[in-house]
Amino acid sequence: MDNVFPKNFLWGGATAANQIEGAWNVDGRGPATSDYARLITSETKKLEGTFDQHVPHNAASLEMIEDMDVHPENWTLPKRWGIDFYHTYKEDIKLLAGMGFKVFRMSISWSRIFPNGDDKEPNEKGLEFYDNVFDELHKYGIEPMVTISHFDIPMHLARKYHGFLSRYTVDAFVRYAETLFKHYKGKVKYWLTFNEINNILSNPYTSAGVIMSGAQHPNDCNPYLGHWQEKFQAVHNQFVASALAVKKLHAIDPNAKIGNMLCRLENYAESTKPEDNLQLLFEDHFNWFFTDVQAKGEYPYYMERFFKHNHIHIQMEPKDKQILREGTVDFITISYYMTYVMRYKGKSVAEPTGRLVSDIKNPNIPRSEWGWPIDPIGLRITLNKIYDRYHLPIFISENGLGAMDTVTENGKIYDDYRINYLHEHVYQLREAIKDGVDVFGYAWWGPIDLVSSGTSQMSKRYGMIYIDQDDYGHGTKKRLLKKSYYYYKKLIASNGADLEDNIDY
Ligand code: P53
Repeated sequence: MDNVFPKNFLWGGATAANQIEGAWNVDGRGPATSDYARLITSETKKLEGTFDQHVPHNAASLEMIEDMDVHPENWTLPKRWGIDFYHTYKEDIKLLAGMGFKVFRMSISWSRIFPNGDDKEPNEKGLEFYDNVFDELHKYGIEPMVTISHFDIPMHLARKYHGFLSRYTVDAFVRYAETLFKHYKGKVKYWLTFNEINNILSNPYTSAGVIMSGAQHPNDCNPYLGHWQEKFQAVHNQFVASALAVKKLHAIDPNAKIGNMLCRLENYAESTKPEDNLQLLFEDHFNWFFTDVQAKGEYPYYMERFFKHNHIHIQMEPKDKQILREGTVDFITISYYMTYVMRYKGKSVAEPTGRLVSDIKNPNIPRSEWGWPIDPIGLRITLNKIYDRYHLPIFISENGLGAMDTVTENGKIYDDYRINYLHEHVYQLREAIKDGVDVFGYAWWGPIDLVSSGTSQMSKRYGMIYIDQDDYGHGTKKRLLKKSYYYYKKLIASNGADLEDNIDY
């Protein structure tokens, strides 16, 4: 068997605090935006009408937030309980270690460390929890990769300062990051600043703690359009916050590395028409933009026309440009789930759609039960493009399939669809490495079932480890090993050489 994966390739999985920890008000943790993300099912969608089927939109409006505080019994808020990882991390890490994991991507809940986001002193109990998690991972030789901000902003910063719309939040973030770098120096080698930083275009609440007037209310208006002034200002502030964190880490712990995190939207033109290809270029720009700033250290030329055309004025402080130049990331990470189809919109100036799932169907590839196109070759294409553009090492910080699972009478889960997805994506990853792309790791999203980010559903399962828990938090919470558990274990043991599905389960 020919093998091309580097010897120390980091195989593993990825999670986020707000989707696994639960214990939302335990040991001094303060409330976060994710605690106000309601369950979305096909039923809620029908009731609320108007919205696109496949796009996550569980952000909260101010009215909803207030009602959730006064009448929590009227809402289903699954991120408050997650999978109770806060209490089960030992047994869960043991199961993950059983697959031979080399890396575990996780995030730190900001409001567990600083309950309001801007407190004078950190919460010792919070710091201690992650010390325990890191120690537990190291016990099994698993390297943590830690996202500093993954879709949970302290509610206090969201309500009082509009999250990252304000420079106040930038300062608070940098102090939070500095606290982490100092406290966990030597324990964490890989850091990421903001999860899917481009998610701001479709969901400023989730990404940046910006509660937008009206725009986020499910019955109000379409959140994908407009509000660009606020979105691009908030993301500028995140760029600065990210660059300052990069500089801090390099000063505090020169042995550690820090990366970006982009939800990579690989686009295809719907036809060979030049206009559709122009649209593809436009959409591509709105995706590259984020990593261009974080990896090259400056705003790319192509944004100027868009800003001017739309009267967007980004407020910069005198040193911002220098900070961005000095705070470029050490490596690139992407989440890769699917590809998109572009059709000309008849405009000569680009406009971001801000969608996370394409509304135009690609007839050449299948879709998941949640309508997400499945396109393994797109991964090879995208990895080549990224490497060509940045010449930096790449880590795949998310890839995976959300699906319904069925448990048989004797407690088995035959998830061949998940095995296929993994198989095909790792096959194309291997091709990309053969092409010469420098990839140093691969993290499956949600190796243990967790609460969905977009819909807060538990039934949208990604895991190789099943949890007996439903959308409403009911169930025995028992962990069961799916067929894919044994497949991934074998794949990792062979360092990606053995992709054959011959599991005796
Ligand atoms: P869920 C949309 C499209 C692509 C990636 O998503 C996305 C989203 C947001 O819903 O987010 C990432 O759980 C995100 C994770 C998330 C995962 O993809 O909606 O970084 O937090 O869970 C999968 O199925």
